[in-house]
Amino acid sequence: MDEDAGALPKKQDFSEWYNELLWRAEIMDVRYPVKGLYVWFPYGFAIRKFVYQRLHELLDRDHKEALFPLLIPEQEFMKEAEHIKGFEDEVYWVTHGGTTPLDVKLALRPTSETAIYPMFALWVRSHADLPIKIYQIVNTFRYETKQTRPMIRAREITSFMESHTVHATWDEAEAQVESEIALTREFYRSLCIPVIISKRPDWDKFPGADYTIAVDTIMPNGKTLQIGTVHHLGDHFSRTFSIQYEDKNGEQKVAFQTCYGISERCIAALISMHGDDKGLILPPAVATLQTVIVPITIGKRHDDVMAAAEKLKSDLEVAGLRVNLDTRDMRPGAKYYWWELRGVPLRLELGPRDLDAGKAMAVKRGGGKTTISLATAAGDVTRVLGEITEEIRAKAEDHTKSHLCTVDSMDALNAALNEGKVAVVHWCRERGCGDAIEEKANSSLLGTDVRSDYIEATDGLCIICGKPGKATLVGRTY
Ligand code: 5CA
Ligand code: ZN
Repeated sequence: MDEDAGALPKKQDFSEWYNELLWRAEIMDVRYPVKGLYVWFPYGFAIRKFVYQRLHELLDRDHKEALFPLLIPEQEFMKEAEHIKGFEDEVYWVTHGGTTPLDVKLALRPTSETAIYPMFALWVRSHADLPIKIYQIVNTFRYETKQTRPMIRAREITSFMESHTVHATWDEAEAQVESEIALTREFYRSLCIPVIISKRPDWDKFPGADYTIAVDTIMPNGKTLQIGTVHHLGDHFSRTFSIQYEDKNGEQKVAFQTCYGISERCIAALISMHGDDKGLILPPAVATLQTVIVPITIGKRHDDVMAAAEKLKSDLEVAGLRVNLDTRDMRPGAKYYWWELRGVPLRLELGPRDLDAGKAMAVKRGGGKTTISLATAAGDVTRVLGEITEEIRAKAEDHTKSHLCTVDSMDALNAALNEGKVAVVHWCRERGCGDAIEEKANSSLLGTDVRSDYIEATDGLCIICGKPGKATLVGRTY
Protein backbone atom coordinates (compact mmCIF):
# COMPACT_ATOMS: atom_id res chain seq x y z
CA MET A 1 0.00 0.00 0.00
CA ASP A 2 0.91 3.66 -0.21
CA GLU A 3 3.94 4.65 1.81
CA ASP A 4 2.82 8.24 2.02
CA ALA A 5 -0.59 7.43 3.43
CA GLY A 6 0.60 9.02 6.70
CA ALA A 7 0.24 8.18 10.35
CA LEU A 8 -2.88 6.64 11.79
CA PRO A 9 -3.79 8.73 14.82
CA LYS A 10 -5.31 6.17 17.18
CA LYS A 11 -6.17 8.42 20.14
CA GLN A 12 -7.89 11.04 18.02
CA ASP A 13 -10.62 8.86 16.58
CA PHE A 14 -10.38 5.21 17.49
CA SER A 15 -13.23 4.11 15.24
CA GLU A 16 -11.68 5.77 12.21
CA TRP A 17 -8.29 4.30 13.13
CA TYR A 18 -9.81 0.81 13.28
CA ASN A 19 -11.49 1.06 9.88
CA GLU A 20 -8.48 2.61 8.22
CA LEU A 21 -6.15 -0.03 9.68
CA LEU A 22 -8.30 -2.93 8.49
CA TRP A 23 -7.93 -1.50 5.02
CA ARG A 24 -4.28 -0.45 5.02
CA ALA A 25 -2.94 -3.56 6.72
CA GLU A 26 -5.12 -5.68 4.43
CA ILE A 27 -7.16 -7.40 7.08
CA MET A 28 -10.69 -6.94 5.81
CA ASP A 29 -12.38 -5.51 2.77
CA VAL A 30 -15.64 -3.91 3.79
CA ARG A 31 -16.84 -3.26 0.22
CA TYR A 32 -18.82 -6.48 -0.14
CA PRO A 33 -22.27 -5.46 -1.37
CA VAL A 34 -24.25 -6.87 1.55
CA LYS A 35 -24.44 -4.84 4.75
CA GLY A 36 -22.71 -6.50 7.69
CA LEU A 37 -20.83 -9.06 5.57
CA TYR A 38 -17.10 -8.64 5.19
CA VAL A 39 -14.27 -10.21 3.24
CA TRP A 40 -11.11 -11.49 4.87
CA PHE A 41 -8.03 -10.44 2.91
CA PRO A 42 -5.30 -13.12 2.87
CA TYR A 43 -3.21 -11.23 5.44
CA GLY A 44 -6.14 -10.88 7.82
CA PHE A 45 -7.04 -14.50 7.28
CA ALA A 46 -3.47 -15.52 8.15
CA ILE A 47 -3.78 -13.71 11.49
CA ARG A 48 -7.08 -15.50 12.03
CA LYS A 49 -5.35 -18.79 11.30
CA PHE A 50 -2.82 -18.42 14.10
CA VAL A 51 -5.35 -17.09 16.58
CA TYR A 52 -7.75 -19.94 15.89
CA GLN A 53 -4.96 -22.48 15.93
CA ARG A 54 -4.39 -21.48 19.53
CA LEU A 55 -8.10 -21.77 20.27
CA HIS A 56 -8.22 -25.25 18.70
CA GLU A 57 -5.20 -26.28 20.74
CA LEU A 58 -6.83 -25.25 24.01
CA LEU A 59 -10.22 -26.76 23.18
CA ASP A 60 -8.80 -30.05 21.94
CA ARG A 61 -7.48 -30.79 25.42
CA ASP A 62 -10.95 -31.39 26.72
CA HIS A 63 -13.47 -31.18 23.83
CA LYS A 64 -14.02 -32.98 20.56
CA GLU A 65 -14.54 -31.06 17.37
CA ALA A 66 -17.71 -31.75 15.38
CA LEU A 67 -19.64 -30.14 12.56
CA PHE A 68 -23.39 -29.61 12.33
CA PRO A 69 -25.47 -28.26 9.44
CA LEU A 70 -26.03 -24.57 8.82
CA LEU A 71 -29.78 -24.97 8.25
CA ILE A 72 -32.19 -25.59 11.12
CA PRO A 73 -35.78 -26.73 10.51
CA GLU A 74 -38.36 -24.30 11.81
CA GLN A 75 -40.00 -26.76 14.18
CA GLU A 76 -36.71 -27.44 16.00
CA PHE A 77 -35.85 -23.76 16.11
CA MET A 78 -39.25 -22.97 17.58
CA LYS A 79 -39.11 -25.48 20.44
CA GLU A 80 -37.48 -23.45 23.20
CA ALA A 81 -39.69 -20.48 24.04
CA GLU A 82 -37.11 -18.14 25.58
CA HIS A 83 -34.58 -18.95 22.91
CA ILE A 84 -37.08 -18.01 20.17
CA LYS A 85 -37.92 -14.77 21.92
CA GLY A 86 -34.25 -13.90 22.14
CA PHE A 87 -33.49 -14.57 18.49
CA GLU A 88 -36.69 -14.18 16.46
CA ASP A 89 -35.81 -10.70 15.21
CA GLU A 90 -32.33 -11.81 14.17
CA VAL A 91 -32.95 -14.94 12.14
CA TYR A 92 -32.52 -15.21 8.39
CA TRP A 93 -34.93 -17.72 6.85
CA VAL A 94 -34.52 -19.88 3.79
CA THR A 95 -37.96 -20.32 2.29
CA HIS A 96 -37.36 -21.64 -1.22
CA GLY A 97 -35.44 -24.40 -2.95
CA GLY A 98 -35.02 -22.88 -6.38
CA THR A 99 -38.49 -21.66 -7.26
CA THR A 100 -40.27 -24.20 -5.06
CA PRO A 101 -41.49 -23.00 -1.68
CA LEU A 102 -40.13 -25.29 1.06
CA ASP A 103 -42.58 -27.35 3.16
CA VAL A 104 -40.50 -26.54 6.18
CA LYS A 105 -38.81 -23.15 6.47
CA LEU A 106 -35.12 -23.38 7.34
CA ALA A 107 -33.29 -20.99 9.65
CA LEU A 108 -29.68 -20.01 9.03
CA ARG A 109 -28.18 -20.81 12.44
CA PRO A 110 -27.75 -17.70 14.61
CA THR A 111 -26.09 -20.16 17.05
CA SER A 112 -26.50 -23.93 17.00
CA GLU A 113 -28.37 -25.13 20.10
CA THR A 114 -31.41 -26.12 18.07
CA ALA A 115 -29.28 -27.87 15.43
CA ILE A 116 -27.19 -29.78 17.93
CA TYR A 117 -29.57 -30.69 20.73
CA PRO A 118 -31.98 -32.88 18.75
CA MET A 119 -28.89 -34.94 17.89
CA PHE A 120 -27.71 -34.95 21.51
CA ALA A 121 -31.11 -36.46 22.36
CA LEU A 122 -30.19 -39.37 20.09
CA TRP A 123 -26.61 -39.63 21.31
CA VAL A 124 -27.32 -39.67 25.03
CA ARG A 125 -28.72 -42.94 26.34
CA SER A 126 -27.06 -43.79 29.63
CA HIS A 127 -24.84 -42.17 32.24
CA ALA A 128 -21.93 -43.84 30.48
CA ASP A 129 -22.46 -41.49 27.50
CA LEU A 130 -21.82 -38.45 29.68
CA PRO A 131 -20.26 -35.98 29.74
CA ILE A 132 -20.35 -34.89 26.10
CA LYS A 133 -18.11 -31.94 25.23
CA ILE A 134 -18.05 -30.82 21.63
CA TYR A 135 -17.24 -27.66 19.76
CA GLN A 136 -17.42 -26.38 16.22
CA ILE A 137 -16.00 -23.32 14.47
CA VAL A 138 -18.48 -22.18 11.86
CA ASN A 139 -20.24 -19.19 10.38
CA THR A 140 -23.50 -18.05 11.95
CA PHE A 141 -25.95 -15.43 10.79
CA ARG A 142 -27.63 -12.73 12.83
CA TYR A 143 -29.71 -9.95 11.38
CA GLU A 144 -28.14 -7.36 13.69
CA THR A 145 -29.97 -4.05 13.90
CA LYS A 146 -27.37 -2.10 15.90
CA GLN A 147 -24.61 -0.50 13.83
CA THR A 148 -22.63 -3.23 12.06
CA ARG A 149 -18.84 -3.14 12.26
CA PRO A 150 -16.25 -5.52 10.83
CA MET A 151 -15.54 -8.38 13.29
CA ILE A 152 -17.29 -6.53 16.11
CA ARG A 153 -20.89 -6.75 14.96
CA ALA A 154 -21.24 -8.73 11.75
CA ARG A 155 -24.36 -10.20 10.24
CA GLU A 156 -22.37 -13.19 9.14
CA ILE A 157 -20.15 -14.13 12.06
CA THR A 158 -17.54 -16.03 10.08
CA SER A 159 -15.52 -17.50 12.93
CA PHE A 160 -17.99 -18.53 15.59
CA MET A 161 -16.52 -21.05 18.02
CA GLU A 162 -19.34 -22.64 19.94
CA SER A 163 -18.86 -25.31 22.55
CA HIS A 164 -21.76 -27.41 23.81
CA THR A 165 -21.59 -29.81 26.74
CA VAL A 166 -23.95 -32.27 28.44
CA HIS A 167 -23.65 -33.42 32.04
CA ALA A 168 -25.41 -35.64 34.53
CA THR A 169 -25.88 -32.96 37.19
CA TRP A 170 -26.29 -29.20 37.57
CA ASP A 171 -23.08 -29.08 39.62
CA GLU A 172 -21.06 -30.82 36.94
CA ALA A 173 -22.34 -28.31 34.42
CA GLU A 174 -21.30 -25.52 36.76
CA ALA A 175 -17.81 -27.01 37.03
CA GLN A 176 -17.71 -27.05 33.23
CA VAL A 177 -18.63 -23.37 33.16
CA GLU A 178 -15.62 -22.70 35.40
CA SER A 179 -13.40 -24.76 33.17
CA GLU A 180 -14.57 -22.82 30.06
CA ILE A 181 -13.82 -19.57 31.89
CA ALA A 182 -10.32 -20.80 32.67
CA LEU A 183 -9.85 -21.79 29.03
CA THR A 184 -10.97 -18.36 27.88
CA ARG A 185 -8.57 -16.67 30.27
CA GLU A 186 -5.72 -18.76 28.95
CA PHE A 187 -6.69 -18.01 25.35
CA TYR A 188 -6.76 -14.27 25.94
CA ARG A 189 -3.52 -14.44 27.88
CA SER A 190 -1.86 -15.76 24.71
CA LEU A 191 -3.28 -12.78 22.85
CA CYS A 192 -2.08 -10.41 25.64
CA ILE A 193 -5.65 -9.18 26.00
CA PRO A 194 -6.68 -8.34 29.58
CA VAL A 195 -10.19 -9.53 30.43
CA ILE A 196 -12.76 -8.84 33.10
CA ILE A 197 -15.19 -11.60 33.97
CA SER A 198 -18.62 -11.00 35.44
CA LYS A 199 -22.07 -12.48 35.74
CA ARG A 200 -24.57 -10.71 33.50
CA PRO A 201 -27.75 -9.41 35.13
CA ASP A 202 -30.69 -11.78 34.69
CA TRP A 203 -32.33 -9.65 32.03
CA ASP A 204 -29.19 -9.75 29.93
CA LYS A 205 -28.43 -13.46 30.07
CA PHE A 206 -28.46 -15.75 27.03
CA PRO A 207 -32.02 -16.65 26.04
CA GLY A 208 -32.67 -20.02 27.68
CA ALA A 209 -29.78 -19.94 30.18
CA ASP A 210 -29.78 -20.24 33.99
CA TYR A 211 -26.99 -17.69 34.04
CA THR A 212 -24.41 -16.12 31.72
CA ILE A 213 -20.80 -15.37 32.55
CA ALA A 214 -19.35 -12.77 30.23
CA VAL A 215 -15.80 -11.94 29.33
CA ASP A 216 -15.26 -8.28 28.51
CA THR A 217 -12.27 -6.22 27.54
CA ILE A 218 -11.82 -2.46 27.62
CA MET A 219 -11.18 -1.09 24.15
CA PRO A 220 -8.88 1.92 23.55
CA ASN A 221 -11.82 4.33 23.60
CA GLY A 222 -12.99 3.05 26.97
CA LYS A 223 -15.96 1.12 25.59
CA THR A 224 -16.23 -2.49 26.65
CA LEU A 225 -16.41 -5.32 24.14
CA GLN A 226 -17.89 -8.68 25.07
CA ILE A 227 -15.35 -11.13 23.70
CA GLY A 228 -16.80 -14.36 25.02
CA THR A 229 -19.69 -15.80 26.96
CA VAL A 230 -20.20 -18.98 28.93
CA HIS A 231 -23.75 -20.05 29.68
CA HIS A 232 -25.07 -22.50 32.25
CA LEU A 233 -28.16 -23.79 30.46
CA GLY A 234 -29.51 -25.75 33.42
CA ASP A 235 -32.07 -28.24 32.11
CA HIS A 236 -34.06 -25.78 29.96
CA PHE A 237 -32.94 -27.17 26.62
CA SER A 238 -32.55 -30.77 27.76
CA ARG A 239 -36.20 -30.82 28.86
CA THR A 240 -37.31 -29.25 25.60
CA PHE A 241 -35.21 -31.58 23.44
CA SER A 242 -35.54 -34.66 25.70
CA ILE A 243 -31.88 -35.10 26.40
CA GLN A 244 -32.18 -37.82 29.02
CA TYR A 245 -30.03 -40.59 30.40
CA GLU A 246 -30.54 -43.71 32.44
CA ASP A 247 -28.66 -43.38 35.71
CA LYS A 248 -26.90 -46.20 37.60
CA ASN A 249 -30.16 -47.24 39.23
CA GLY A 250 -31.99 -47.51 35.92
CA GLU A 251 -33.92 -44.27 36.41
CA GLN A 252 -34.47 -41.77 33.58
CA LYS A 253 -32.90 -38.40 34.38
CA VAL A 254 -32.83 -35.10 32.54
CA ALA A 255 -29.33 -33.89 31.64
CA PHE A 256 -27.76 -30.47 32.30
CA GLN A 257 -25.95 -28.40 29.72
CA THR A 258 -23.56 -25.56 29.06
CA CYS A 259 -22.62 -23.65 25.95
CA TYR A 260 -19.90 -21.19 25.33
CA GLY A 261 -18.95 -18.92 22.45
CA ILE A 262 -16.08 -16.85 21.05
CA SER A 263 -16.15 -15.05 17.70
CA GLU A 264 -13.83 -12.98 15.50
CA ARG A 265 -14.32 -10.27 18.09
CA CYS A 266 -11.19 -11.81 19.60
CA ILE A 267 -9.30 -10.54 16.54
CA ALA A 268 -11.01 -7.16 16.70
CA ALA A 269 -9.78 -6.92 20.30
CA LEU A 270 -6.29 -8.11 19.35
CA ILE A 271 -5.93 -5.46 16.69
CA SER A 272 -7.48 -2.69 18.75
CA MET A 273 -5.68 -3.35 22.00
CA HIS A 274 -2.13 -3.41 20.73
CA GLY A 275 -1.99 -1.37 17.53
CA ASP A 276 -0.60 2.18 17.37
CA ASP A 277 -0.23 5.14 15.03
CA LYS A 278 1.99 3.08 12.74
CA GLY A 279 -0.42 0.18 12.43
CA LEU A 280 -0.75 -3.31 13.85
CA ILE A 281 1.28 -4.78 16.67
CA LEU A 282 0.95 -8.54 16.90
CA PRO A 283 2.06 -10.54 19.93
CA PRO A 284 4.65 -13.11 18.78
CA ALA A 285 2.46 -16.11 19.64
CA VAL A 286 -0.09 -15.21 16.97
CA ALA A 287 1.98 -13.07 14.60
CA THR A 288 1.83 -14.35 11.04
CA LEU A 289 5.49 -13.46 10.80
CA GLN A 290 7.42 -13.22 14.04
CA THR A 291 10.44 -11.55 12.59
CA VAL A 292 11.44 -9.99 9.30
CA ILE A 293 15.02 -9.66 8.12
CA VAL A 294 15.85 -6.56 6.13
CA PRO A 295 19.25 -6.79 4.44
CA ILE A 296 21.05 -3.48 3.99
CA THR A 297 23.05 -4.20 0.88
CA ILE A 298 25.26 -1.45 -0.38
CA GLY A 299 27.80 -1.83 -3.15
CA LYS A 300 30.20 -4.71 -3.23
CA ARG A 301 29.27 -6.36 0.05
CA HIS A 302 25.89 -7.26 -1.45
CA ASP A 303 26.62 -10.97 -1.83
CA ASP A 304 28.15 -11.34 1.66
CA VAL A 305 25.21 -9.67 3.29
CA MET A 306 22.68 -11.70 1.33
CA ALA A 307 24.43 -14.96 2.20
CA ALA A 308 24.48 -14.05 5.88
CA ALA A 309 20.82 -13.03 5.75
CA GLU A 310 19.89 -16.37 4.15
CA LYS A 311 21.84 -18.21 6.84
CA LEU A 312 20.13 -16.17 9.56
CA LYS A 313 16.73 -16.93 8.09
CA SER A 314 17.38 -20.63 7.96
CA ASP A 315 18.78 -20.71 11.53
CA LEU A 316 15.61 -19.06 12.77
CA GLU A 317 13.34 -21.31 10.73
CA VAL A 318 15.04 -24.43 12.00
CA ALA A 319 14.16 -23.21 15.50
CA GLY A 320 10.49 -23.06 14.44
CA LEU A 321 10.23 -19.28 14.08
CA ARG A 322 8.11 -17.64 11.38
CA VAL A 323 10.54 -15.50 9.39
CA ASN A 324 10.58 -13.50 6.21
CA LEU A 325 13.68 -12.29 4.40
CA ASP A 326 12.61 -9.19 2.57
CA THR A 327 14.60 -9.14 -0.65
CA ARG A 328 12.25 -6.85 -2.55
CA ASP A 329 13.78 -4.07 -4.56
CA MET A 330 12.68 -1.27 -2.24
CA ARG A 331 14.41 1.22 0.04
CA PRO A 332 14.93 -0.17 3.55
CA GLY A 333 12.77 2.63 4.97
CA ALA A 334 9.85 1.58 2.79
CA LYS A 335 10.26 -1.99 3.99
CA TYR A 336 10.30 -0.87 7.61
CA TYR A 337 7.06 1.01 7.06
CA TRP A 338 5.49 -1.96 5.30
CA TRP A 339 6.21 -4.44 8.12
CA GLU A 340 5.43 -1.98 10.89
CA LEU A 341 1.98 -1.45 9.40
CA ARG A 342 1.49 -5.22 9.38
CA GLY A 343 2.52 -5.65 12.99
CA VAL A 344 5.57 -7.91 12.72
CA PRO A 345 6.91 -7.86 16.29
CA LEU A 346 10.65 -7.88 15.50
CA ARG A 347 12.75 -6.54 12.63
CA LEU A 348 16.33 -7.64 12.12
CA GLU A 349 18.54 -5.27 10.15
CA LEU A 350 21.67 -6.74 8.68
CA GLY A 351 24.27 -4.58 6.92
CA PRO A 352 28.00 -4.92 6.18
CA ARG A 353 29.09 -3.43 9.51
CA ASP A 354 26.73 -5.68 11.47
CA LEU A 355 28.04 -8.64 9.55
CA ASP A 356 31.64 -7.76 10.44
CA ALA A 357 30.64 -7.52 14.09
CA GLY A 358 28.76 -10.86 13.90
CA LYS A 359 25.56 -9.13 14.90
CA ALA A 360 22.21 -7.90 13.65
CA MET A 361 20.25 -4.91 14.85
CA ALA A 362 16.96 -5.99 16.41
CA VAL A 363 14.17 -3.41 16.40
CA LYS A 364 11.07 -4.12 18.44
CA ARG A 365 7.80 -3.09 16.81
CA GLY A 366 6.51 -1.57 20.03
CA GLY A 367 9.70 0.45 20.57
CA GLY A 368 13.26 -0.31 21.65
CA LYS A 369 16.38 -1.62 19.96
CA THR A 370 18.87 -4.28 20.86
CA THR A 371 21.35 -6.49 19.04
CA ILE A 372 21.42 -10.21 18.53
CA SER A 373 24.44 -12.35 17.81
CA LEU A 374 24.47 -14.17 14.49
CA ALA A 375 26.17 -17.13 16.15
CA THR A 376 23.32 -17.63 18.62
CA ALA A 377 20.55 -16.04 16.57
CA ALA A 378 17.71 -18.46 17.30
CA GLY A 379 18.15 -18.32 21.06
CA ASP A 380 18.61 -14.55 21.03
CA VAL A 381 15.55 -13.91 18.88
CA THR A 382 13.43 -16.26 20.97
CA ARG A 383 14.47 -14.37 24.09
CA VAL A 384 13.71 -10.98 22.54
CA LEU A 385 10.32 -12.23 21.34
CA GLY A 386 9.62 -13.29 24.92
CA GLU A 387 10.46 -9.77 26.13
CA ILE A 388 8.20 -8.32 23.44
CA THR A 389 5.30 -10.47 24.61
CA GLU A 390 5.77 -9.23 28.17
CA GLU A 391 5.99 -5.62 27.00
CA ILE A 392 2.84 -5.89 24.91
CA ARG A 393 0.99 -7.53 27.79
CA ALA A 394 2.20 -4.96 30.33
CA LYS A 395 1.06 -2.09 28.13
CA ALA A 396 -2.38 -3.62 27.68
CA GLU A 397 -2.64 -4.23 31.41
CA ASP A 398 -1.69 -0.63 32.17
CA HIS A 399 -4.37 0.53 29.78
CA THR A 400 -6.91 -1.68 31.51
CA LYS A 401 -5.95 -0.64 35.04
CA SER A 402 -5.99 3.03 34.15
CA HIS A 403 -9.49 2.67 32.67
CA LEU A 404 -11.01 1.08 35.75
CA CYS A 405 -12.19 2.80 38.90
CA THR A 406 -14.59 2.41 41.79
CA VAL A 407 -17.24 5.10 42.33
CA ASP A 408 -19.88 5.63 45.00
CA SER A 409 -22.33 8.10 43.48
CA MET A 410 -24.18 8.65 40.22
CA ASP A 411 -22.30 11.90 39.62
CA ALA A 412 -18.98 10.15 40.01
CA LEU A 413 -20.18 7.34 37.74
CA ASN A 414 -21.16 9.75 35.01
CA ALA A 415 -17.86 11.60 35.33
CA ALA A 416 -15.90 8.34 35.11
CA LEU A 417 -17.82 7.10 32.07
CA ASN A 418 -17.41 10.45 30.36
CA GLU A 419 -13.66 10.14 30.85
CA GLY A 420 -13.81 6.82 29.00
CA LYS A 421 -13.60 4.64 32.08
CA VAL A 422 -15.36 1.53 33.24
CA ALA A 423 -16.51 1.63 36.83
CA VAL A 424 -17.30 -0.68 39.70
CA VAL A 425 -20.37 0.53 41.58
CA HIS A 426 -22.49 -1.06 44.27
CA TRP A 427 -25.92 -2.28 43.31
CA CYS A 428 -28.62 -3.99 45.36
CA ARG A 429 -29.60 -6.30 42.47
CA GLU A 430 -33.11 -4.86 42.22
CA ARG A 431 -34.18 -4.35 38.64
CA GLY A 432 -35.48 -0.84 39.39
CA CYS A 433 -32.12 0.36 40.70
CA GLY A 434 -30.37 -1.39 37.82
CA ASP A 435 -32.55 0.39 35.26
CA ALA A 436 -31.94 3.70 37.04
CA ILE A 437 -28.17 3.25 36.85
CA GLU A 438 -28.33 2.36 33.17
CA GLU A 439 -30.62 5.24 32.25
CA LYS A 440 -29.05 7.98 34.34
CA ALA A 441 -25.55 7.09 33.19
CA ASN A 442 -26.44 6.05 29.65
CA SER A 443 -24.55 2.84 30.32
CA SER A 444 -24.90 -0.91 30.80
CA LEU A 445 -24.69 -2.98 33.94
CA LEU A 446 -22.13 -5.47 32.73
CA GLY A 447 -22.33 -7.78 35.67
CA THR A 448 -21.84 -8.79 39.26
CA ASP A 449 -19.44 -11.36 40.71
CA VAL A 450 -16.64 -9.38 39.10
CA ARG A 451 -13.40 -11.27 38.64
CA SER A 452 -10.49 -9.17 37.56
CA ASP A 453 -6.79 -8.84 38.25
CA TYR A 454 -7.07 -5.12 37.59
CA ILE A 455 -9.50 -3.85 40.18
CA GLU A 456 -10.67 -4.93 43.57
CA ALA A 457 -14.41 -5.53 43.77
CA THR A 458 -15.83 -5.45 47.29
CA ASP A 459 -19.42 -5.12 48.49
CA GLY A 460 -20.96 -1.76 49.48
CA LEU A 461 -24.20 0.21 49.56
CA CYS A 462 -26.38 0.51 46.43
CA ILE A 463 -25.68 3.86 44.76
CA ILE A 464 -29.39 4.32 44.07
CA CYS A 465 -31.26 3.11 47.15
CA GLY A 466 -28.54 2.80 49.78
CA LYS A 467 -29.35 -0.81 50.68
CA PRO A 468 -26.55 -3.42 50.86
CA GLY A 469 -25.26 -4.03 47.35
CA LYS A 470 -22.81 -6.07 45.32
CA ALA A 471 -19.84 -4.83 43.36
CA THR A 472 -21.10 -4.39 39.81
CA LEU A 473 -19.25 -3.48 36.67
CA VAL A 474 -20.77 -0.60 34.67
CA GLY A 475 -19.60 0.62 31.29
CA ARG A 476 -20.53 1.86 27.89
CA THR A 477 -20.46 -1.05 25.54
CA TYR A 478 -20.18 -1.89 21.87
N1 5CA B 1 -24.88 -20.19 22.04
C1 5CA B 1 -24.16 -19.23 22.83
C2 5CA B 1 -22.80 -19.70 23.13
S1 5CA B 1 -22.07 -20.41 21.75
C3 5CA B 1 -24.14 -17.89 22.12
O1 5CA B 1 -24.54 -17.76 20.99
N2 5CA B 1 -23.70 -16.89 22.85
S2 5CA B 1 -23.62 -15.39 22.36
O2 5CA B 1 -24.82 -15.00 21.69
O3 5CA B 1 -23.28 -14.62 23.51
O4 5CA B 1 -22.46 -15.29 21.33
C4 5CA B 1 -21.16 -15.68 21.69
C5 5CA B 1 -20.18 -14.57 21.42
O5 5CA B 1 -20.17 -14.22 20.05
C6 5CA B 1 -20.51 -13.26 22.14
O6 5CA B 1 -20.02 -13.25 23.45
C7 5CA B 1 -19.79 -12.23 21.28
O7 5CA B 1 -18.46 -12.10 21.69
C8 5CA B 1 -19.83 -12.85 19.90
N3 5CA B 1 -20.83 -12.22 19.02
C9 5CA B 1 -22.16 -12.14 19.21
N4 5CA B 1 -22.75 -11.48 18.19
C10 5CA B 1 -21.77 -11.13 17.33
C11 5CA B 1 -21.74 -10.44 16.07
N5 5CA B 1 -22.86 -10.00 15.49
N6 5CA B 1 -20.55 -10.26 15.46
C12 5CA B 1 -19.41 -10.73 16.01
N7 5CA B 1 -19.39 -11.39 17.20
C13 5CA B 1 -20.54 -11.60 17.84
ZN1 ZN C 1 -30.79 -0.35 45.06
